[in-house]
Amino acid sequence: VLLKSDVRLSKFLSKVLRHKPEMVGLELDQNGWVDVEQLLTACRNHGVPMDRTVFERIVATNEKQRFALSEDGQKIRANQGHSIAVDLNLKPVQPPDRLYHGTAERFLHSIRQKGLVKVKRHHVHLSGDPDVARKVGSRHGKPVILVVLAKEMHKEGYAFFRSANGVWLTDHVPVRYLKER
Ligand code: HQG
Repeated sequence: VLLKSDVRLSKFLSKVLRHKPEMVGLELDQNGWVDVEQLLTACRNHGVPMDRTVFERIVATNEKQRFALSEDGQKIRANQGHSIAVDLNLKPVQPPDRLYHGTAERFLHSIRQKGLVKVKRHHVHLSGDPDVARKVGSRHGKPVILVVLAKEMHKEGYAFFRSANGVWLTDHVPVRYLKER
């Protein structure tokens, strides 16, 4: 079962591991990892107690598999979505023909001029699934799904990456590779 408090804790972990480790006095290593014991202690010291069982449940049941444990289980990191500099060692891979980006209607004017830009994150986030893209877009307002001509971009030299939890990533999508459906 996914408890409501789990969702809150999961969001808190995302914030610490992607954006603001300093809010609990932590630093991530250059690849984004942090020691699990240190993380739990730091969270406890900053008023967010989380025991091992709860922590392990949150990581294991996360519906987007947002977190990864190291092989020895001692360290954890976020799989994607960082705004701070970490090197996830992602290798360029061949994308499918088409990928999808969910955005909000109010961003379209600017997107039509600049294409998709990464704003605060490391990459522009894309999905292989238009339904997922719609959900991502809904977070920002009335959702719009854009089609990205990924194969064509790739052929013309743009690199694509795929995070451990299946999110497609690229640096910038110029307007000429975007289609409004
Ligand atoms: C928009 C979630 C104006 C872009 C999701 C988006 C994802 C522009 C917003 C992950 C623009 C940035 C990332 C331009 C792009 N002008 N607006 N030229 N180019 N935008 O949150 O893709 O649940 O940084 O369309 O599932 O919404 O957190 O990116 O609306 O994978 O795990 O600028 O976050 O994952 O917003 O979401 P975000 P996103 P989690």
